[in-house]
Amino acid sequence: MRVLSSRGPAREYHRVIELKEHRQDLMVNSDVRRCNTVTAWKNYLIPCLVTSALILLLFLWASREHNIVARLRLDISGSNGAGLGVGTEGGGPGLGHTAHPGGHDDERVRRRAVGAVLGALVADAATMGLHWIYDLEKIRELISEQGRSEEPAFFQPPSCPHYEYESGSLSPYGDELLPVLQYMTVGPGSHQEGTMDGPGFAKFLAEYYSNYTGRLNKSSRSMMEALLQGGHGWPECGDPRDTQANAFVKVIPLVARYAGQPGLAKAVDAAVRAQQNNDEAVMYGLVAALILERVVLGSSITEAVQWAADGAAGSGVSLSRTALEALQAVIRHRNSGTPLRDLLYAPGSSSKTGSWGPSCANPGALQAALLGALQASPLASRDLDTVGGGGSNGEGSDDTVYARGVRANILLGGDNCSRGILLGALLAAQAGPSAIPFSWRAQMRIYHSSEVLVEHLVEFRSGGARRQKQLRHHHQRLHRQHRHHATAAR
Ligand SMILES: *[C@@H]1O[C@H](CO)[C@@H](O)[C@H](O)[C@H]1NC(C)=O
Ligand SMILES: *[C@@H]1O[C@H](CO)[C@@H](O)[C@H](O)[C@H]1NC(C)=O
Ligand SMILES: CC(=O)N[C@H]1CO[C@H](CO)[C@@H](O)[C@@H]1O
Repeated sequence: MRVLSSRGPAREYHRVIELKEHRQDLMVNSDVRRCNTVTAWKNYLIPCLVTSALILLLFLWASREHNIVARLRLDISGSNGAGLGVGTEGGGPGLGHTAHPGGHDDERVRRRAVGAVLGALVADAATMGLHWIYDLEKIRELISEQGRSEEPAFFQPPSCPHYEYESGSLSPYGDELLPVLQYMTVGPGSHQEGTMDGPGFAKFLAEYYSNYTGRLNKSSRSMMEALLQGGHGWPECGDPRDTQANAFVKVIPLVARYAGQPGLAKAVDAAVRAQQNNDEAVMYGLVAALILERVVLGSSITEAVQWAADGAAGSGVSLSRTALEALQAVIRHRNSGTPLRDLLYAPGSSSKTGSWGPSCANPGALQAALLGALQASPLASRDLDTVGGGGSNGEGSDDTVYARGVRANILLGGDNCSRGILLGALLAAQAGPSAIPFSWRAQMRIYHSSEVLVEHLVEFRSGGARRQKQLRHHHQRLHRQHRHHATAAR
């Protein structure tokens, strides 16, 4: 069976493009915006500040000379608000603006949040070509046949034995992250400040799966049938026993939305139970979410995993014994330098299951994603900004820590995609979105529309912004058009 790329509804994609065009209208000063958002903040923030200060001084001098103070003040506040993406009703305090008291809503957190989601999606698409192959020899053969030993990402032709998607598409796991992002940005959650709620999301997810023409996993199918045919709402629609990697795949957009703000644990519970209604699945989702949140807020991956293994003090969540033991094992193997390969596969074998196993079963899948991210990260956190993102290797280069981590994970096979999603999220959160190679972005089919949704998602972090209200109006208009088209098509 040939399955085509866009397995979600095409209309959603067009709405996204319209949203993007509208956003561009709203960007008063695109140069200031680019300066502040697209590149690693550290490299540009200081030159930006210096330049702004010089321009300001020049303006003040000129205005005294020419008595145009009032007009210029207006221009400056206008471009700052739009440029920094934190414009508020009154023009906004701009840089360093904290939307929530005690929150961390500065530009750096936003970039890390954006990096997490895009890093996860690109890693998933990059891995899809070699997904679910449980034999390392087979992977080695495939890539050497195609001369792809240097670059296994976006492997062509896609060789997953369980489905046939076009190159650049998301795997079934990436396609499970996507409805979470859509729910909060263009779905019903967008009318509630981009938030997650169990009953609304369960309905949305079941409908998304029923539209899906790709491969549905067991728990995806069972939640869809329980809700649409069995009439079970949230959380009864969720599988009572399944604890596989689907749980942690869904938390990545939730972290981008809630990091440093109240409500993350509740949102994780809501999203996970829609499909996997049991405490163990929720716990694996929470562990992944808390660690990723920590990284988004500024810790290194190493610090974040260590903090969680020590009990996640201050998170308000008490981790289960199983979860703590799993995390402590990750730290032990990190410290002793155990190759990840020897945990996934039995020593000396390229296909026999090792102690963690290469599949999507937890806690092995979670542990492997964390250890893979730790092993890819530089040891000293002071190296992160240079090795990880826009530093010595240049923004979007093919040789960032992110790219190396994702590649190493691809070559380990198995349920490479769900591992890749969390590992990719952590590495791109740590370094910022500039760590994602340009060449990979270009090969991912829905990169641009995903970027629009993610930017939209992080705008909800500073609720009440004027720009957001305009976007909401725009949504309403899109919904009306959407209904109009749907009626016309009948
Ligand atoms: C499912 O498809 C229908 C019909 O194309 C569309 O109206 C709806 O928005 C889709 N739902 C989701 C959640 O993607
Ligand atoms: C996906 O489905 C296959 C076949 O039903 C199953 O073997 C596998 O464990 C499932 N994976 C997940 C993550 O549910
Ligand atoms: C090598 C490996 O772990 N492959 C797994 C990838 O995921 C699929 C779906 O869960 C498993 O069936 C494979 O065993």
